[in-house]
Amino acid sequence: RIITYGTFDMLHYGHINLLRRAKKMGDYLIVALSTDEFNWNSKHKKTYFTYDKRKQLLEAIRYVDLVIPEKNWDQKVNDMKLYQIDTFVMGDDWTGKFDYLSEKTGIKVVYLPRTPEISTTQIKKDLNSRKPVLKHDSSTSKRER
Ligand code: C2G
Repeated sequence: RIITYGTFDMLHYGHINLLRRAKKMGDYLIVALSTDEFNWNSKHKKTYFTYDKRKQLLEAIRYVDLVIPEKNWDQKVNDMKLYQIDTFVMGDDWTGKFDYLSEKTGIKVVYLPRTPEISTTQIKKDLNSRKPVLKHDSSTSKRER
C-alpha cells in the first residue's frame, strides 16, 4: 500500500509520471490531496482548480485508488497507521524532508526523480508571457477554418 501527497494543480504529465511510478511499487495507491485551505494557509499556493476539481481529475487516473484530503503538515504519521501504508513516495524536490516517517512508523520512504521542465508554475508563466506556445502551419489553420 503506497501513499503520496501533493497539490496536483493543473494536472500534467509530470504528476502522471510520479503517480505511475508510485503505483508500480505496490498494488494500492492513495493520494493525499492538499485542500484549498492548506494550500493557501500553509503552502501559500493559490490553485487554479478547487479541491473538488483536482480530486475529480485524480480519481480519473487509472493508477489512483483513493484520494483523501491533506489538511496539514502533521497528519502523515497518523495517515501511515490509519491506511496501513507500506511505502511513502514523493518527488525528489522533497529528498530528506520525510525521512522521519520511516523512523517513526517503520514504513519505506522513497523519493523519485522529478520530471524535468514541467511544473504548474512554468505553465502559468508561459501562458502569461503570451508566447505562441503552439506553432500552426498554414494547412492546419486552413483545415480548422
Ligand atoms: N512532480 C514531479 N515532477 C514534476 C512536478 C511535480 O515528479 N515536474 C511531483 C512532485 O515532486 C510531487 C508531486 O508531483 O511529489 C505533486 O507535486 P505538487 O502538487 O507540486 O506537490 P507539492 O506542492 O510539492 O506538495 O506534504 C507534501 C506536499 O503536499 C507536497
